[in-house]
Amino acid sequence: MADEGDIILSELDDEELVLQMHDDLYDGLKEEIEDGVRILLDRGWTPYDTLTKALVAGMTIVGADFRDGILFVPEVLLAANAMKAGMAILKPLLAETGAPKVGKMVIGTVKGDIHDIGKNLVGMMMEGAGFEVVDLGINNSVEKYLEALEREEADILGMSALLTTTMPYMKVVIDTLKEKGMREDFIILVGGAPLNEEFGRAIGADAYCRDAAVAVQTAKDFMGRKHNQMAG
Ligand code: B1M
Repeated sequence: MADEGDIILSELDDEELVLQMHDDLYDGLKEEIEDGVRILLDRGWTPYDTLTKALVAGMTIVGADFRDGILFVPEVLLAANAMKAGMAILKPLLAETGAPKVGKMVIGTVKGDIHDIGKNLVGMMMEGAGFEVVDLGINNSVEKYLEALEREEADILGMSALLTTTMPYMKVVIDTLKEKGMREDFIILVGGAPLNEEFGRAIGADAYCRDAAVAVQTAKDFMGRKHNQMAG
């Protein structure tokens, strides 16, 4: 597409390229995002920096304009698709640690909620840190979570919610685990933009995770404690 004064991504310096990628994400330009990601990686950027500085930061701008009624669902969907295309390139790189598996996590977005970008990111980063990840996708009922936790013999349950209307469903899942006497069998981590630590505590989760990096660290800490308990 020879438009916009023929911007050639590879000719931009790093800072200009990242800003251009924020624009391209905003405009839902999937191929440009894929090109931008490849260029940054070729220039020696780490997959993590590429993800956070180019993609996640760009999505934050989209989120603000969505909130303010400047962007609408169709545009945000295009932006989300472009973001996913960039993430698909980074996924194998983030996962390529070869580390022994440190634990197993079942993760999914709660019932009524179709946001999955943040959850996917957490899954990728967890895999990159050596966890086995079973991704249940979006719109998960309590039955789906429970069935997967038992089937997979998971160590960790991760739940994601992006809507204030769907986040209370996390408590439904935790309460059901309590009723069935299964609560203590799993480390429960929750995350998503509208949550906070207080909410995590109030619903009985083990921890609220602000972002994917915190989720990885928290999961590692809890798995370390679990192993110590088993050894002691
Ligand atoms: Co939606 N949406 N959306 N949306 N959307 C929000 C969440 C909203 C805040 C936008 C806004 O108004 N500013 C708003 C919610 C308001 C509220 O509840 N208070 C909103 C709304 C209202 C809606 C609809 C209702 C709009 C409508 O139809 N009128 C609708 C709901 C549909 C439904 O779910 N039933 C809807 C639809 C959509 C799209 C389909 C268009 C699209 C989703 C595409 C997709 O996911 N495949 C979309 C998007 C993209 C957004 C925003 C713009 C971006 C979300 C995102 O991907 N962020 C969002 C605005 C925002 O959040 N600022 C918005 C990037 C991602 C990397 O961050 O998901 O926060 P995040 O994940 C982070 C952390 O939160 C954490 O780690 C991640 C990585 O660092 N984390 C976890 C997340 N999950 C975790 C789980 C863990 C641990 C950490 O487990 C261990």
